[in-house]
Amino acid sequence: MSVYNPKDIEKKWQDFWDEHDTYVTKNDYDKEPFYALVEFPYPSGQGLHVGHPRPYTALDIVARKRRYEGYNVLYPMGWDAFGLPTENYAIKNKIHPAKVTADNVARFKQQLKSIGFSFDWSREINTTDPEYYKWTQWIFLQLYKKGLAYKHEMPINWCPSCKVGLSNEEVIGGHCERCGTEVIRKVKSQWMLKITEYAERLINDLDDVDYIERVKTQQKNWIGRSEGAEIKFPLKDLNYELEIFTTRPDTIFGATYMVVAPEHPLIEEFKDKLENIDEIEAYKEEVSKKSDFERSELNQGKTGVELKGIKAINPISNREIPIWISDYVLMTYGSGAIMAVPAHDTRDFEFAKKFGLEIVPVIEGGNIEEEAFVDTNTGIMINSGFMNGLNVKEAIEAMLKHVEDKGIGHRKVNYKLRDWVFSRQRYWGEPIPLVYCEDCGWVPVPEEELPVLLPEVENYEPTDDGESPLSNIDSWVNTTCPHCGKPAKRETDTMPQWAGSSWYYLRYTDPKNDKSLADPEALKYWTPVNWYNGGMEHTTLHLLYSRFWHKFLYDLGIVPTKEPYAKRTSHGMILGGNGEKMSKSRGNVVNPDEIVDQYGADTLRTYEMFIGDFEKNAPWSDNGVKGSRRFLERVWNLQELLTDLEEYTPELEKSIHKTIKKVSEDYEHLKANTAIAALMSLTNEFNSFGKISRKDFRTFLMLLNPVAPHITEELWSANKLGGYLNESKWPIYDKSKTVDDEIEIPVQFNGKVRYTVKITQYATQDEVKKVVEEDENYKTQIEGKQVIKEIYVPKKIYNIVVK
Ligand code: ANZ
Ligand code: ZN
Repeated sequence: MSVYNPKDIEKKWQDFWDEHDTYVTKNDYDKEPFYALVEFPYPSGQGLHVGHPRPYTALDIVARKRRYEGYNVLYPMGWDAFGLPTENYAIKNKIHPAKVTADNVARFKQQLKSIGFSFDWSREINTTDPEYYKWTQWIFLQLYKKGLAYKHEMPINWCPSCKVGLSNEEVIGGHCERCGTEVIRKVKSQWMLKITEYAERLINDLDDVDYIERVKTQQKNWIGRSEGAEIKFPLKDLNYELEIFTTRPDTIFGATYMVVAPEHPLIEEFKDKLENIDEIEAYKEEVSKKSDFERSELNQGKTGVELKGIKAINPISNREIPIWISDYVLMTYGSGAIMAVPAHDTRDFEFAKKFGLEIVPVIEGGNIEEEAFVDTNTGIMINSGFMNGLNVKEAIEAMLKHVEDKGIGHRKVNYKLRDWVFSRQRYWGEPIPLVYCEDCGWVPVPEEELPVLLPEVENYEPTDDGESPLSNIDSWVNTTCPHCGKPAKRETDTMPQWAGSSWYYLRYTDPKNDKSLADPEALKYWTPVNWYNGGMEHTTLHLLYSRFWHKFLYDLGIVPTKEPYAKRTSHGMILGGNGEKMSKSRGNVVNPDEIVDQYGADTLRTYEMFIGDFEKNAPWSDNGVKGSRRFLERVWNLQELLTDLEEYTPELEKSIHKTIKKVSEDYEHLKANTAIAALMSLTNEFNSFGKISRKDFRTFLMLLNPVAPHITEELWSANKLGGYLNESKWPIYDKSKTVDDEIEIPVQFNGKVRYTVKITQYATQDEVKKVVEEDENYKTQIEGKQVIKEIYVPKKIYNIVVK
């Protein structure tokens, strides 16, 4: 009896697939395409993590199944290789980031290859390759030319440790996503991308794609669409109208004061009128140290200063009301000013309580004792003049109409989404291909001169004033204006890591094209990506950014579809054995190389799929790994049961058809765990029957192959089951043979059989209960009584105790 030894077979088959170009994809436009995509990794110095193979295996299963079903499958892989960790490593160890990247890529690639994924390595891409980033720069120029890239002086999130500006998306709980340092605010001139121009489409087009619900919800919440109104409040005795944004114009009679953001231009405008300007300036100074995140935290104690010397007029109640500044009003949202309705808004309520401001309820049910005010969407208007008696919905509409008629306001939609801060003052990123000329202003580098290459530098560290290290290289910075030919200077900011990943899936369709980002024919054939799986942590970053770029390219006529990805799924994390996130500091990291070395790639793959429901987090377990290995050993030993029979073994046939159905469906729903369970149970059945036909074995191996490709190829060819497994077809099942047999079950009431029901053998207790209760005898048996207890002995009896 031969012994299962993965070392003898895994490398052998990997080399075989490589030599035979088994997974090299041709742009064969006559075949039905299927494009499966997983997020390409950042090649970090740590090497592959056991979290990586989880999604890669899940989609590898789908990709392999599709090939057997006759599709032309594209399943590519590449490297998202620009970014800070590499740069920081380069600074620390004085090695060029390109060299660090190349080393890390080589390591990752070798690791991925050892796991036997069916990636088409001939299409490998790398975002740091000039032939690639040439097109990233080209897309940026198109954005610039359409007015969607602009330079803006703005307070940004600044990481004092990375010395880099961060987008809102990169700030997690007030801290830098990369290094964890607390983020501060800093005013800097940055290149911005107008993603907000696409906000509406980014929400609406979610209706046309098949994304899991939580991804859609997170995107919608992130974009944060708010319908409301902008209304002008005049200042008393001054020729100035203070515009506010509100989602609740119905509550305007309850607006007893106003709050403007401390940065609001109103303060500068009326500096001379403000009696307590010193106090105001001091407060502004204090607030400037806080991030927007800290400022909008709800449970923060309220602070603020009244603008003494000026007053506003509520344009509807005509009452004179005070104006305050407070940090809970953000300059970056709406118009940076609010009408405060303390009776019905939590933050306004806290503020009014603290500073003793008037609270006027305008919605009935709004009792305003300490904590129990009403922030409600229902209820009836009171203290609201002509709106009294209306419900909230009617009142909102009535007030909108009223302010429009009076010409003091209009309907307005606001978004939480901010424009994308696109500049980084770092080295290891794509140079922004623009030149500044004293006479002509910003001028794009001519497209035929792309790529603008990253120059060699001595030192990758940002300068002390936070400028990119590129700014120190005069020979690179100084150039001529492409427009007028006079001396000019290059932009020294580089792009964020999110740039290269915003369009990489397009490049895979035609990765070597030097005339365009990809051939239109290839794009038409392959896009949209049929199935894209990636982490939930990328829902509001990468996924949103790439949808934005795709829509922009669609508007230019470069890509043929509105959306890049037809379907999006997401996986849970693999945690350490102790249930915590795997990390070096927690000492719970598992290295996939060790698992491959000790148990084999097929065991790693099987375990990663068997570990739990794909979308949920799951803790690693060494026993689980061993269990998967034992299963594969049992599979290996099945060859001992092989007979000469070419047809399905009649006694096993039904189970085989059922397993084909179950496994085929489960793979489609990323439920490889339950598919594997079904294959385990079929293995048991094979063993208890004692022999299997060649066809039984063939079907079994084919079903297991997407999960464990090496052992199945080996068993197939060693037992001469016909050609190579990888050239075979996915098995089909006979529906009539998947129907379960009916059995009859007695139903007992207090120990006496009263009737019988027919059920299928595998019915669950709930299913049986339903049949039992639907029976006409059920009613008479429980008439006037109460069911105390129900017990189902599977396939034997259904017991009910009544009283
Ligand atoms: C009066 C009011 C009464 C409000 C009420 C709410 C409840 P969303 O849904 O997030 O868009 N607001 C407007 N601009 C703001 C800013 N720059 N900083 C902080 N808060 C701001 O929230 C819109 C509401 O948030 C607006 O509606 C405004 O308060 C406040 F019972 O106006 B409301
Ligand atoms: Zn010029």
